[in-house]
Amino acid sequence: MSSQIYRAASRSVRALLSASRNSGLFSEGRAIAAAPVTSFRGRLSTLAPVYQQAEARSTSRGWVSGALVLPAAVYMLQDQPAQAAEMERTFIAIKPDGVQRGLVAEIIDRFERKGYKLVAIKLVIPTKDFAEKHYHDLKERPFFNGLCNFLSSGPVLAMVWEGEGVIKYGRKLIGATDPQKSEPGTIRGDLAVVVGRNIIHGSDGPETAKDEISLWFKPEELVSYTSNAEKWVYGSN
Ligand code: IDP
Ligand code: MG
Repeated sequence: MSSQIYRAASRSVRALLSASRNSGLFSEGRAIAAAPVTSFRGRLSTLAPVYQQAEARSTSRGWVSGALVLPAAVYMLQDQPAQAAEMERTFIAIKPDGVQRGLVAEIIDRFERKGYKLVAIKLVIPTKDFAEKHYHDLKERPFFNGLCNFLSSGPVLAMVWEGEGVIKYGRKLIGATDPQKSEPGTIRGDLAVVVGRNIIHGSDGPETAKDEISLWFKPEELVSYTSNAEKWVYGSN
């Protein structure tokens, strides 16, 4: 049913498009439709002047009625680009304690609700050797062996999340390493009690994010796509 409505709407817009092909409005519609391909950062501010131009032209030509609706309709019905402009990405993992305690949905929900985009996800039981690679920068610490035993003791939900400032803000969502010091409202503050079972890992900077993403995922496991929410999550006024 909804696909019939979509096809009917699509046909109407295409008819309107061909009718307006010589009116100058068609090129405005194309400009709007191209906006998501180039960038979604500040997309709304890109749209506004185009919209105003369309309004000015339509008024001067005397076909005000319906003309303002067309660019928005064209924008909505144009084929979405398969690949969005690439944004900052971070590696997030729910450790075996988080998975076993049934906190997967809760944690994913917090990243999704913030407005970040999930671009890779898989459930794996890492080997001890793999865990040592992941935590290589902590190999001098007294808890290193226990930590690697723990990370490899059960399923880990490995993810890549994308969005503006996601590396730094992802760490804010996660909270301080020691849940005794994590603020309420953070994942560790709300859902964990001790540092040895702090349920989640997040990359701590751009270099570690890059290294950790490539340690845990093959390039083809990262999915680039345009999320429908992006035009509402990003924009400037
Ligand atoms: P982070 O996970 O907040 O980035 P890191 O200092 O990188 O914290 O430590 C990695 C992990 O090692 C922590 O998430 C925690 O599981 C564990 N860890 C850190 N400090 C301690 C400690 O003092 N005792 C036991 N485990 C620790
Ligand atoms: Mg760390």
